[in-house]
This record gives sequence, structure tokens and C-alpha cells, in this order.
Amino acid sequence: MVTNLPTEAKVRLAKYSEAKTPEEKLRALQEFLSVVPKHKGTENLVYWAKRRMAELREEIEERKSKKVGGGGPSFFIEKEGAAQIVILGMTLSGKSSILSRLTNAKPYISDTPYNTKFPVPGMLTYEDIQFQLVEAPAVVKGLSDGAIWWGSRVLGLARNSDALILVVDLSNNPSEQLETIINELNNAGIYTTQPKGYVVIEKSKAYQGVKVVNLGKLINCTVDDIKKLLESYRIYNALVKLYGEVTLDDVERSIFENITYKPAIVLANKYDLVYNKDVDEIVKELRPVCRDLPIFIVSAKTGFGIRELPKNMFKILNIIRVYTKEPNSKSPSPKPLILKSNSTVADALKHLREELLQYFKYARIWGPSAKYPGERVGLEHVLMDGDIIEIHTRIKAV
Ligand SMILES: Nc1nc2c(ncn2[C@@H]2O[C@H](COP(=O)(O)OP(=O)(O)OP(=O)(O)O)[C@@H](O)[C@H]2O)c(=O)[nH]1
Ligand SMILES: [Mg+2]
Repeated sequence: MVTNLPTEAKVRLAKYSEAKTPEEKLRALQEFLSVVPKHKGTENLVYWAKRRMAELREEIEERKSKKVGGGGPSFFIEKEGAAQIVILGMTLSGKSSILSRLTNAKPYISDTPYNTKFPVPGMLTYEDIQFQLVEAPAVVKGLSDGAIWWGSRVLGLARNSDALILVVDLSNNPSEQLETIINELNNAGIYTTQPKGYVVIEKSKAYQGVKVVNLGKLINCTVDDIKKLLESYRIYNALVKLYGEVTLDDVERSIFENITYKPAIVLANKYDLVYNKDVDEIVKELRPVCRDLPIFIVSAKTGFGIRELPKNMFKILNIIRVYTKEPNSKSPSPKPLILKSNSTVADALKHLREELLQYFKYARIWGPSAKYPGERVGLEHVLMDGDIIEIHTRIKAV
């Protein structure tokens, strides 16, 4: 996609980056479209600009309707519990039915399409923690084009979530459904398979120049090329982090697109309607579309396969539960700390209270990561799900 844009187009894009309000941003993009040459090399950029403009128009509209006292149902669902997991799928695939099987929510289930028009949250209990599941309005072909009013809102929900559940209807061309969902997500820069390489750009004057942190490998370009590219977009102060195998195209794309990776599972629903089909055959059909995503065959109607789901959702979230214990107490706190997998004792301390770090003496660990019960460890010790931690400080025990 590296485009060698004419200066006047780059100036407009720089104006867009610097703009504060959605109205200013929209104007800058309109101007950009009026000067950008239209050819194969600029195709992706033009597509991005149009989609972004649609999102901005929606944002402006939404704000206006709120001012008029609109209120009504909202697309913003406040996170609750250990993680927010968004349920995506085409209409009638059984999203509401799955939500009502797994959570306390009572969504309206019906055989008329596009029933769920706003997100519906529900809480799911897994052992001693809870997850929030949110059913999103249906995915349709073209969701990411900006033409469908709920398109960017649904994609926004997915972008803000911790993980995704992709639901397909086994009685209605499931591989095509799955392909549509994944395509629409990818078009919006949301990936369910970790991309080979990706770039994160943080723009801030604080960086005093363009700093490149190379955590991967640069393909067909140098750090200098990256600096020149950013300068051509008038980005003079930024931190550029490179992960995996990265090309100059990846860098350019990430100047505009907000690329993110979300863990996901596939639910192949309505198994009761195709019970004569072999499970292996179903997986074989879906596998090429979703690559290495876990696939679960279920029936929201009969409950088949539903019981296994909470445990498997927990697995893909890459989180661990750690229980704190007072030095003189026998039992740990019933409510765990929720940390990212591979977190250390230092991470746990930061999560509890940052200032504990400076008073830290040692910790004792019971559970999966301890070599023996009560092992004495330092800040760098890597914790595991189910660990109990007792923190000793120089001032007072916590
Ligand atoms: N046979 C069968 N029917 C199901 C199953 N799951 C859902 N249904 C039916 O499929 C229809 C649609 O279900 P919903 O759960 O409302 O689907 P949805 O994906 O939420 O649909 P929208 O929100 O309208 O886009 C309803 O008639 C359900 O009873 C299943 O596992 N087996
Ligand atoms: Mg529904």
C-alpha cells in the first residue's frame, strides 16, 4: 500500500491527524479525498478514508441526538466482571439463545431476523469469577463498509472487548457465515489470528523525535525508511513498536488504522438440526476459514456442548487468578486478583498497590507455581492460575 502520495494529500492527512473534533476530522478527510489520485496504489487508503468518514458522521449524529434528549438504548456497555466477551454472528444464528443459555440475561429470541438491535449484556459465572457476555446486533456482509447504521458500532464493541465468540448456524452454510464474520472484522483491523507482524505507533511530543523499538524483524526496509515515511506524514515525535515480521506497508497502514488482535472461539450452533453430520467433518469444513481458532459444536436448543464453554472461554482469555493471603491468616481471600498470564509477583503488587513495590521484602507462594508449599520468591517470580501469594514488606505485612 505504500503510495508515494502527492504532498497535498499528505498535508490533508496530517491535518486529519492533528484535528481535535470529529467535525474537523471529517472536513480534513473530505479535502483529502478531493486531492488524492485514485489508482491501485491508493485503493486501500481511499477505502479507509471513506469508512472513517462514515464513522465520524455517525459520531456527530449520535452526539446531536443525545443533545436533543434522545437517551434510549445505547451501544456502550460498561465492562463488568473479569472480562467482556462479545458474541458476534449473522442473524438467526442463535446468539440470543446462547446468551440466555450461558447467562442470567433474558434476551428476546425469535425466528424473525434482526431481532436484537442493541447490545444485550449478561453475566456468566465460572468457578469463583464472572465474565460479561454481550450479544451484538447481527453481522451482515458489508458491515465494515459504513453503509449499515450499526456497522461501526458493532465493530467498536468488538474492538473494545477482551475476546470474541463467533456463532454460526450449522444448518445454513456455516463456513460462508464464518468467512463473512472474519472478513468484516479484518476489514476493520480486528484480527482473530495473531498477525505475522504488526506495528503500534504512539504519537506524542514527549518522545522528541521518532523512536523505533524493533521487537521483531524488518522486511525490505530500514529504520531510516520508517522515519522518512512518518516525516512525510508530518509525524515528527512518536514511538514506533514493531512486532513480528513487519514491512513498510504495515507501518503505513498503522498510521491510520487501529489494528488489534482479539482471542476468539467459534461456536457451531444448531447441531440438533444436522445431527447426522459427523463432528470431524464439520470441523474439517470450518478449519480452513478460521485457521487455529478453537471450534465447539453446540446446540443452544438442547444444551449440547454448552457446559464446556465457560472453561474454554477462560482458557483463551490468557488470564490467571491469584489469591492474596495475610501472613498470619490460614485462608486466602475468596476473591482472586485477575492478572494477565505470565504476570510476575511485581505485576501483582502493582495491581494491589504500586507503593508496595518499594517496601517489598519477599513473597511466599502456595499452588501451581510454587516448587514446594510456601516457597519464598522475589519480584521476578512468574505466577500461575490458582496461586496463593503472601506478601512480606519491610513496614507491615499485606
Ligand atoms: N433447532 C435449533 N434452533 C435454534 C438453536 N439456537 C437458536 N435457534 C432458533 O433460531 C432462531 C433465532 O435464534 P436467536 O437466538 O434469536 O438468534 P440471533 O442470532 O440472536 O438472531 P438476531 O438477534 O435476530 O440476529 C430462534 O427461532 C431460535 O429458537 C439451536 O441450537 N437449534
Ligand atoms: Mg438476537
